[in-house]
Amino acid sequence: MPLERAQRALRIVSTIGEYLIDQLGARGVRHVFGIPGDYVLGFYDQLSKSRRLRLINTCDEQAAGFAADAYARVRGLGAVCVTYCVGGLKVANATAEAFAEKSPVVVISGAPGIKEREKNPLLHHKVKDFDTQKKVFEQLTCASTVLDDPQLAFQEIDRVLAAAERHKQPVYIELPRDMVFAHGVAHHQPRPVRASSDPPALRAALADASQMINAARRPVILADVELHRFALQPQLLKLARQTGLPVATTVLGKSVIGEDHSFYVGVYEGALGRDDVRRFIETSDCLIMLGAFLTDINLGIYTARLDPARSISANSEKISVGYRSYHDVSLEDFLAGLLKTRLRRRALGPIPHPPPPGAFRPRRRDAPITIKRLFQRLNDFIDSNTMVVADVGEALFAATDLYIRHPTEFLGPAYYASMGFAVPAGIGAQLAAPRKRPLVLVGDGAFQMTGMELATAARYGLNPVVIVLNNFGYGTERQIKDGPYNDLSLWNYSRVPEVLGAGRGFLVKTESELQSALAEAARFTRGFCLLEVQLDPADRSPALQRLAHRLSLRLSAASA
Ligand SMILES: Cc1ncc(C[n+]2csc(CCOP(=O)(O)OP(=O)(O)O)c2C)c(N)n1
Ligand SMILES: [Mg+2]
Repeated sequence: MPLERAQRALRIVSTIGEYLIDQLGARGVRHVFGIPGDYVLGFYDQLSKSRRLRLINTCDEQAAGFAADAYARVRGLGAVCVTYCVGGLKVANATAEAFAEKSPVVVISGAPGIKEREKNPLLHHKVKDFDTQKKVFEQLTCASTVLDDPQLAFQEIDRVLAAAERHKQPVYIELPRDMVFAHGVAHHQPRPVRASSDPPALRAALADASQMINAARRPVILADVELHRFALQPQLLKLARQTGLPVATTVLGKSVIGEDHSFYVGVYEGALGRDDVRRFIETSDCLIMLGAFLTDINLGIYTARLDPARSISANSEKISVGYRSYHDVSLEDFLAGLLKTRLRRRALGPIPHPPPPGAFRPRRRDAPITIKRLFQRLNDFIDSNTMVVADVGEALFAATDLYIRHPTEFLGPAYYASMGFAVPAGIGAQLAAPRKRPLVLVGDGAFQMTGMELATAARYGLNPVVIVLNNFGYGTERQIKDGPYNDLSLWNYSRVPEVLGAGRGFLVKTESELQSALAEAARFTRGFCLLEVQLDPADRSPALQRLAHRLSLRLSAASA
């Protein structure tokens, strides 16, 4: 649009802080999560005056990191802004999760001014050296910078943000407080970076891949997390429709495709998942892994039996067909190429499609609720406006059996597995997709870490439905090795709304209490709803039983 282009050209962005705000906005960021401190107050002031970006104050910085991660998973890029070290180092764990699970979060940290650093004074919040925090984040991000030179600052911002978009991983930008209002290079024009594939390598990869697929008797696609991150779900759907190939997902990739599609097989996770899915995948003579990373959880703690000779693997780091690898070929180009390649169309044979959930009917009024029945009931509660956000533990394992009909509606830290993700992630996810209502599934242990961020949800008018799975302790750990260290102090979770002066709380012990609480939660949309679901501490989902059994075998092997 000519007017828009002219307006863009006229926009006067002169200081480093303004340029950073402008470039985040240009990439679709509308919210920045964090807590201020004196080293970042100048930038916070700029942020609060920005018309495009809104500041979201969380109670704790780690939660800001989780919220920004979820925001990035839903919207393509997220941002967290904190003060030097006391704030920054609290974001480190959330950044590590974003790195491991490929989520592009921009970590912005204030820092002592460059002039203040002369003669190495003992300024507050400093750890060892002025660059200690930067060194930590170099290990947790795919690109980092300290904006200490106004001549280079705009270019550095471009470079680092391009890396986040390219690798779908976090980046670190340190903004010394005397640089916020420093002027950068006048008339700087950001150049869009688009890494393109090496054409001969792409042609060779496609030729070998199509030959293998066409020669195979029963190829199957295994779709994973990078299809979410690179927004390639529509291409996956097209490929499946065009070729008639069945599609399975990993836990981390769950919901990359609506689970009611006729060609959807289920979640593959080695011996942890459904046995019919495992057999279907492991007996395929051509497994096409798209955007997949073979983590131990994706592989059911290495119980998966996948043969590389019969596999094609395409992810952002590497493309391989059988034992051959191709460099400089992007996942996007490979998938686009596959769609244009002549692949044999096949009739969809019998596949182990997950059974659609039947309507939930309470047994006896006072029948105690179990994990299995709770998740059966939650299947009914999920509709096209729901976004499921699961925390570590039973919440995540039981959730893999949920029947999610719509793509990109399931978020969970299914690899790095840091507890405390879900409540703050629900906040980030809802701000990223305001029409959706998060269904947050969280264990009592994880809730005790970050659950009080419900205050943040209330402050910004959000309305997640939070299910606290109260099994009175660290259930997952109990299954591996039990002791008093797995006990938790007992909270009245359902009364948290009274403390916060917001939301609604429900105590659920029986099937009929669950029915009425969920019905009320569906009606009450003005604020958050917290359902404390009390479970027998010995109750386990089938997935957790299998996982814990495997882990305890490995633990005893390691200590033998
Ligand atoms: C931040 C963090 N600390 C510790 C762990 C180790 N850990 C894994 S599961 C678990 C227990 C989780 O308890 P809860 O949230 O109550 O869920 P449950 O297992 O009872 O379903 C612990 C402590 C972790 N994954 N993340
Ligand atoms: Mg628990």
